[in-house]
Amino acid sequence: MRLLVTGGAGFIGANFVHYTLRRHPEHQITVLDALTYAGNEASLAPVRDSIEFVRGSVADAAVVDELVGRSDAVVHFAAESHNDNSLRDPSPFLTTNIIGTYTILEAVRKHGVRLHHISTDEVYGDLELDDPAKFTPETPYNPSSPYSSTKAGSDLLVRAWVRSFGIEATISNCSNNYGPYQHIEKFIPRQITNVLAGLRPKLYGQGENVRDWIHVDDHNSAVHAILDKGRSGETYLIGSDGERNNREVLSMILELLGQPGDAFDQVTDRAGHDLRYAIDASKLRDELGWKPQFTDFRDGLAATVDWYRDNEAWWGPLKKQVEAKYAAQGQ
Ligand code: NAD
Ligand code: TDX
Repeated sequence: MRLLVTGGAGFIGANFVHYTLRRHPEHQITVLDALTYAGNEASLAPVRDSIEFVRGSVADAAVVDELVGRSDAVVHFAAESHNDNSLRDPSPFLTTNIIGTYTILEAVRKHGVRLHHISTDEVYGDLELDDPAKFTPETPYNPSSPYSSTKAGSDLLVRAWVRSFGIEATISNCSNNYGPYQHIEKFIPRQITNVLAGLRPKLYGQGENVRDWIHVDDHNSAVHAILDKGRSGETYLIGSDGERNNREVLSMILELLGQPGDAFDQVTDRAGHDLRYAIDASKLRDELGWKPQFTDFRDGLAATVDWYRDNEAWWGPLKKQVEAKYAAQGQ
């Protein structure tokens, strides 16, 4: 199969390329990535000779048309992905997440190519801490931030193109990922690299917000299950029962790095901060037979800590700039 992977130099996309080449070496992969601040070619260095890499934007219709025209399927990861950035400047979120997805849709429609669209659980808004409910494919969309609203918009475009034009497409909405190659602006790698760089970790507000953590390889094995067995027009929720609040996750990171439990700062909370996400993945498990492999969060986190410890050359050059951006807003 000739796979076009958009956003393949980002966190989940790069892990998807590595995972795919390990498990399905027969696939031919082309990565389309604009190499924004979030993209890093070094994340693909170990497989550079086994893939085709094209630097370009998913919002560029000519590039997208040419690449989609010679693919069997598109896995669309490319996005502006960070909530805090979307609060500072929503504009690239509109261009990439909305116009970029529209551009991909027009190309798959023209060439009759299958699409898998990668999305987030944040399209559903948030849950109360004491609510027994989890998100299901029937939960109404209720996004909170410029990031999540543009992801919600992109999902709705995909659904409309399936219904109106009969394109073959599936959607997945996954919870918070962790693992290697994640940009150090995000919570877990920011705190790990703060400790490694001699800085104090930064917790937003009281740290009671709950995220449903999943290892990135479990996300990607689910994407493969959907590519293999998913039904066109369907939405699959991906999660591995990993609910933990930010305080608990930070405590684990501090412990794994041999720091005292109180060695962190509480900083200004995120505006409109979603309280809790939780995924009911029973459709994926029951219909497609998927199950996660990383069932012990502490083990997965320990491996992630080791990865950042061993790969300072990958994140070191970014650290000063990322922290300066946060410091400017008291975070
Ligand atoms: P990321 O920010 O690490 O990577 C995004 C990649 O897309 C980068 O390589 C960047 O250069 C590229 N990109 C950005 N704009 C582009 C454009 N216009 N054209 C081409 N490439 C462009 O993001 P991530 O965390 O790997 O997320 C990947 C996808 O998964 C996103 O669609 C995101 O919404 C979704 N998702 C992420 C998570 C998570 O926890 N990180 C959870 C659920 C869903
Ligand atoms: O320094 C920090 N301190 C802190 O307490 C940062 C960066 C974050 N946080 C909190 C905010 C959230 O409650 O940690 C939690 C996780 O924050 P992020 O890593 O920014 O992730 P989140 O906003 O939950 O969104 C992530 O999961 C869903 C991804 O970035 C999205 O792309 C994905 O859609």
